[in-house]
Amino acid sequence: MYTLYGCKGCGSAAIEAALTLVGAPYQYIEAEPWSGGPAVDELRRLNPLAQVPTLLTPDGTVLTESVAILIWLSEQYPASHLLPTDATARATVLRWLVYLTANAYAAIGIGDFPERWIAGEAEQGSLKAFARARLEDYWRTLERQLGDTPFLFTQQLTVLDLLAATMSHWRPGRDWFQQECPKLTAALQSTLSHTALAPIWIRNFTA
Ligand SMILES: N[C@@H](CCC(=O)N[C@@H](CS)C(=O)NCC(=O)O)C(=O)O
Repeated sequence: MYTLYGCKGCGSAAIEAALTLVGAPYQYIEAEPWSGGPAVDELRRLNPLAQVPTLLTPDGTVLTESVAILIWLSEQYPASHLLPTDATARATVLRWLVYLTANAYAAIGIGDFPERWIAGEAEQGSLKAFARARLEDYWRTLERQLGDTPFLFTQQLTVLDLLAATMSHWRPGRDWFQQECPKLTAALQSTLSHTALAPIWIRNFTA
């Protein structure tokens, strides 16, 4: 049994989705890092950054970092085909998985916690604004690279779709994505309406 530390609306939604698609049994522990409490204390003991997603595997190994978790799960459950086996397609999916976390997810973190990066209210406001503009650029760059595939860069659903579907609920916001990233929006459609995944998106992203 896996244990997933997550919080509503967070990156843990992508891991819930992956665990569901591979059919792995898991328990979910709500641990909202910025709220504190016993679950967050427990999370911090496993992950010193006290960030979600954090996954405890059945043998007690701690996995952090969304992309590491998504790749690892894909490899543990190869029959689920959540990463392409074709070398070229796999390279593309790995490239954009890391791109999204190293760039867009990081920009979200800077915007959420500007005080970690710079002192002063005005400076923090400015950093937030620049992080948002940069975040928009990152998504536009991905959009320009997309072709007409039914999923992101591929013919079949991969963990990249799960991560992007999750992040498409964050800043810059659903309306922005629809207007500025029509190919991305279209390619995420089947992932967002996937029967097995719909309950996860609803629980995480509706009030
Ligand atoms: N690099 C991590 C970032 C994870 C992350 O920033 N998670 C957010 C929630 S979506 C969080 O836990 N933030 C609390 C904090 O940074 O203190 C990953 O890719 O999983």
